[in-house]
Amino acid sequence: MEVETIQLTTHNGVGWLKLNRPEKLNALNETLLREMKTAIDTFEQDDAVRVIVLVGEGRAFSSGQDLTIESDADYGEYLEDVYHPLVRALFSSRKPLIAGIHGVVAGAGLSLALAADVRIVAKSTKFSSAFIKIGLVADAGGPYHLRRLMRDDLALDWLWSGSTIDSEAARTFGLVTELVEDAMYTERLTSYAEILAAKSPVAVQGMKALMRAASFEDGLNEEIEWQRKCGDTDVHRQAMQAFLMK
Ligand code: LHQ
Repeated sequence: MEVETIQLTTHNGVGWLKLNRPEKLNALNETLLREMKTAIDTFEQDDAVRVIVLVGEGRAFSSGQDLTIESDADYGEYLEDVYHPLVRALFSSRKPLIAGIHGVVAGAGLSLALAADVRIVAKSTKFSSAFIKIGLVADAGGPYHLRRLMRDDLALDWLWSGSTIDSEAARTFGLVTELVEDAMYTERLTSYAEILAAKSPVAVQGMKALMRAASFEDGLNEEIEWQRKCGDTDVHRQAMQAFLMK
């Protein structure tokens, strides 16, 4: 696919989606948001991609919405038309979604990172809730994910303050899956993604689906199907055989 504001590569089962407007700290403009949405759909359909990783080129993951947006734009319409298709695609992806976060992550950039299943974070990263500083609410699914990941009162306190927090504070909040020394960040992110991509895709996707089950009973019903499918894979059969041959 022809792209202008992102970079796409596939290697060792990992689909890398790199935000690529480094001169603007990967600010999210309409082209980038639409390209991201198409890229997620493409990765979702591609059997060679078992794990999807979102990262940023340059010195940031993303500085959030590109603030050169026309000042008379209808933000509601913009969210509905441009952000929500992407946010839904991220939310409904069946494949593991990893955000690799370094530098700065702000505003709607933070919301996109929070939509990932796991966040691998370089230690020097700064997390900025930003929205309130320009008189806006948090959007792009951010509030939903903050509520899922952290305490309501701490989330509101942070969003109301508009403050920038360091990676240790973000970890305390529950926003960081793994914190990595800056020097090791790329290597660790790559190995995390590639190790996951080498595992049984049925079991990996099944785990994700089961973590999303709407209720206890739904979970029990869904695990019947998933475990049946997993039991019927070569990976499982070979592992059982290897165990019994010990
Ligand atoms: C940028 C941006 C940016 C454009 C840096 N846009 N150029 C909002 C509206 C509508 C509907 C949908 O939803 C939303 C939700 C949101 O996302 S609201 C939050 C938007 N983001 C922000 O308010 C953050 C704005 N950026 C910053 O506060 C700073 O740039 C941070 C703290 C991220 C980084 O600061 P520095 O490290 O000092 O870098 P810088 O400010 O010098 O930025 C480098 C360049 O990137 C610079 O351009 P220039 O041509 O002067 O070199 C900035 O203008 C540009 N840039 N963020 N969001």
